[in-house]
Amino acid sequence: MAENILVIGACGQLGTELVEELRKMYGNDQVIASDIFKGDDVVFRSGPFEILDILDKKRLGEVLYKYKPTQVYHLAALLSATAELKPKLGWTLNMDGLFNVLDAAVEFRIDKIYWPSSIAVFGPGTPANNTPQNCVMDPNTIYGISKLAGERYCEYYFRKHGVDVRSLRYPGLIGYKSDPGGGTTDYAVSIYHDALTTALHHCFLKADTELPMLYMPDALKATLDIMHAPAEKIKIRSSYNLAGMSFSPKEITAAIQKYIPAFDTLYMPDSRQEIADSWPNSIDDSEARKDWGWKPGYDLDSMTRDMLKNLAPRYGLALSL
Ligand code: AKB
Repeated sequence: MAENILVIGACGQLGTELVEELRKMYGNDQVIASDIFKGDDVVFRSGPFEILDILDKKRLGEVLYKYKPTQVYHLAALLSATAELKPKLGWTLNMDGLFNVLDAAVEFRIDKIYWPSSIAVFGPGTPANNTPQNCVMDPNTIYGISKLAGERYCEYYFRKHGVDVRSLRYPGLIGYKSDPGGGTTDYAVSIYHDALTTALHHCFLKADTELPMLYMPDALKATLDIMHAPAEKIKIRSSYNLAGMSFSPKEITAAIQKYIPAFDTLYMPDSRQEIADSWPNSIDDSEARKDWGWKPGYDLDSMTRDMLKNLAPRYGLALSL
């Protein structure tokens, strides 16, 4: 049977690139992008787009009835920093949005659901280095609490209702095609833009704050790999630990300085420092490697070269990399 794929929250950092990849794989008309507004990226003109607020259950039903998707990627969420500023909305959007999708998966018999979790499910009591899949999880942000509760709900719907839901605990995602919004790891994207424009980055974290990160091509690969893996290979139905690299603002600054020696960073930590301090430094993703063959392709240096190479033309620059 032909696959029809609905992406909810398609205009965000991951959604924009995921829609592009899915349309290459399945065909433009097979992938329905949806969000509360239509993004201006060219990808949203290449196939169907629906305005959809995931809190509007009736509208979700209409979209599902119209397209009868076999797979749904539910990406709509408020990220860590924004959810701290708007806790009620963060909780409602992140939880009720997920309930609506899981209930719809049962009602409309959707074959597969993808829902992203995050390293934010960990907290100050979690072992910070090489954080294992199962350990103390005491998130102290609204975003992290909603993601941990969401993980439990995903596993519950798998067990009670047989919903084939798959999930990854993303670290910070870094890419050049679309911008993140409202996250604690966002600095690791804007630092590249600053390097190519003002040669100075004002960092909202301290120099030594090490966090797990992942380059977008690896994030897309992991997402599509877990969705394409045979169901029996998916042993974890809450969410898999996933790792690419770990670095601090000081280390990414040094990585950029290899190619742009005049670049520098000024450290001006704000409220996001407390969030970052509660998260792991590095992640053990051996379960994902063992169960469905996960292996990242990029490290800090290869990502830095690729980011600079792809962003430089946007600012009319030619770098020898
Ligand atoms: C954030 O910083 O909120 C996200 C995340 C790690 O989930 N990038």
